[in-house]
Amino acid sequence: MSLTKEQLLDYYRKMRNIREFEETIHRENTTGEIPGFLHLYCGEEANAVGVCAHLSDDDYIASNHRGHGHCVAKGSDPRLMVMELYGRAEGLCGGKGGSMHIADLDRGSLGANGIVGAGAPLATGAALTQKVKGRDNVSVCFFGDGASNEGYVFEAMNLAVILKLPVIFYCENNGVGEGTGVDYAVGADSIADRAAAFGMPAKKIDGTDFFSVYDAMEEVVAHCRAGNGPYFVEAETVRFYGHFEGDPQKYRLKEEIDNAKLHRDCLKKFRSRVIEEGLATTEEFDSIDSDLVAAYKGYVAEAKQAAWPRPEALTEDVYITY
Ligand SMILES: Cc1ncc(C[n+]2csc(CCOP(=O)(O)OP(=O)(O)O)c2C)c(N)n1
Repeated sequence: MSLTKEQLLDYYRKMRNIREFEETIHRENTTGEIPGFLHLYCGEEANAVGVCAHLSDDDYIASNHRGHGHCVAKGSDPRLMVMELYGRAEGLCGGKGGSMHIADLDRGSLGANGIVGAGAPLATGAALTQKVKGRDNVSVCFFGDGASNEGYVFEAMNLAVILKLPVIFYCENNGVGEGTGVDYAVGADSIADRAAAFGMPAKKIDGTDFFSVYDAMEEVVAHCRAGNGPYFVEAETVRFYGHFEGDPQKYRLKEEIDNAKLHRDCLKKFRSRVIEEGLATTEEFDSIDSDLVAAYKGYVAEAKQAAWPRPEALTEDVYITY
């Protein structure tokens, strides 16, 4: 284990922060006060945090519809994100983006995206910017197994190879795209294997294990920063909730989810390993958990009282002025 205790507790705090964000939204959504569709990231936290651990504000990420975790991991303020989901003026995007269009350019976060797979060309374009400007920054596209079948994802992969761009295609394979199993929707045995046909190196990793993600990404990000072109990563992971909030999940058994929560929960796995190796204590982890529970109670209470956007704000921020 090369990570210090401080780093370990920091990465745990980030993963737990995402979990608390999502559990809070799951609970509070039942009151009907959060407008729009919600797709929760619970179970997948090790991916966002293990990837973003190697990125700075000058590196870009492009997210998808399941984007809260990516945003928190890239450093966005969760208090302002909660405000945003409640549609309030103080929200990260003035309350006008909500869950599926949340973005934070100061953190290099190009935004969540309701068009499946559309982050791939965006991240590839951002990587072209990095290359043209002569920077050693990278760009990461988070997308799902469902998105991996989209034509523009393939076009982006090809362009990234021929232009030798510093972009990482990070596929979060949670086994299901809406209600369609990956075994049905993907013709090949492995999504990662497709990368070879584009001339791109690839890795397949365990996305329920923070250390597997962290170690793999250390090498992958270094490869891209050094100007060696793009990389493809397929991370096998699991989503604990439905495709969207309200999904009756007729396509999978309750036992599958219970089993995943028991054996493939990235937070539980992280805690067990770190405690077993004597690097932190149960009390230290519990204290992080209770701090976050209290923090989110405050964020929600504040958001519910916060001001709505002014009516005139509707037509502001439509076009960018350079
Ligand atoms: C281009 C496009 N096609 C279809 C949809 C409808 N849709 C929204 S999410 C989704 C499933 C995406 O699955 P995946 O990429 O595996 O991500 P996950 O939801 O599993 O995180 C679909 C088909 C869409 N929003 N955009």
